[in-house]
Amino acid sequence: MAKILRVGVIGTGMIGQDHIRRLTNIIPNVMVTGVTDFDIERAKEAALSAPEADVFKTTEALIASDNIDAVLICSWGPAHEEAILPAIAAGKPILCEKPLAATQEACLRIIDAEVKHGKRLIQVGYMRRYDAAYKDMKNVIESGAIGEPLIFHSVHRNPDVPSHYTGDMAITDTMVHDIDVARWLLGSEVANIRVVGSKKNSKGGGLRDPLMALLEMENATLASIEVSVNIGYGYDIQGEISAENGTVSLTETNNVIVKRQGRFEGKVLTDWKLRFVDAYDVELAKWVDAARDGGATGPSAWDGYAIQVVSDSGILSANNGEVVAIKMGLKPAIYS
Ligand code: NAD
Ligand code: ISE
Repeated sequence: MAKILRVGVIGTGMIGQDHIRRLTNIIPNVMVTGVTDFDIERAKEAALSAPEADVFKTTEALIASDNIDAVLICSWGPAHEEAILPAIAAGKPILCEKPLAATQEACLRIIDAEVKHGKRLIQVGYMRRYDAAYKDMKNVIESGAIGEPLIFHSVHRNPDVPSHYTGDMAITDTMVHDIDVARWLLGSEVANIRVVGSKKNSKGGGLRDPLMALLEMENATLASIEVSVNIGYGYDIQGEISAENGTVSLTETNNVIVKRQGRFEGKVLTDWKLRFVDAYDVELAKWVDAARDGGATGPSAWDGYAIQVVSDSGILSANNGEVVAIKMGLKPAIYS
């Protein structure tokens, strides 16, 4: 009989609940056997949708439990390190939602612990790599059909953001996804970044919104990134690679266009959960497969660290108006 992975979920807010639903109802060979949250009432409520789940009072108790094989971390970024380090010490595979941690230093402590463990245990939740459209884009690039990629244009627009969303989060919470796909599609680390704010969207209160980033990659390609977080009309993700002999672009996500009364119209999604619903399913299924074998796949702690360094440098650039060079440590062998 197939081994069933027993997962403990830390943080049962928006994405924690969504992942519990997919682990419980969609993905095979896995069940949620534990949940915990600062807000214990929220954890209890989340446990109602996972029939085998116990509610743990603390992260430590959940990780230590014999009834938990692997952990899914869906708490806020600054709380990720305090969950990851004990999970590594316990040798339990981890899927950690982005960002890997809140600072470069925390990312390096995590990398040190994983390297000491001797093999990868961590997958970071950069789910765009599992999105069918981005995968098609990557396949076109790798096929050589459009020649060498030169520039990646990325557009990341949110209709609005919650009241706790701060200025830096446009980079630390939102742009990190585009930084991830830029590195992945262009096959290179980032050499430097410049971030500039445009005229402010009046719906954004005090936020510097929108922001434009220009990334020069180590292999001399470029990435441009627009992040707008009060665009109103929808959740709109666009991407295009301009290459030596052609281009490849993401298409609109609507299946149909309606033409009537001299006009045409189509639906624009409004929610990241819907835009990436299939990508999250694939991401978690791949994680479950790797974790059942005691390991990890996909975006690594190194990716999490590299993105954090670019994100920190992006904040610096947005504040001082300069091009900021990316300075990273050496990549340990377990991430090659
Ligand atoms: P949320 O505020 O809805 O939920 C976070 C939950 O974590 C809350 O219930 C909170 O009480 C709990 N929590 C915080 N610190 C904790 C701690 N130390 N111990 C236990 N519980 C703790 O937030 P969310 O939108 O679900 O985001 C959670 C994480 O997922 C963030 O890191 C976010 O960046 C990431 N996220 C990723 C995506 C994606 O597209 N991959 C989308 C949304 C959120
Ligand atoms: C959110 O945390 C996500 O990760 C979404 O994918 C992103 O589009 C959104 O801007 C973030 O706030």
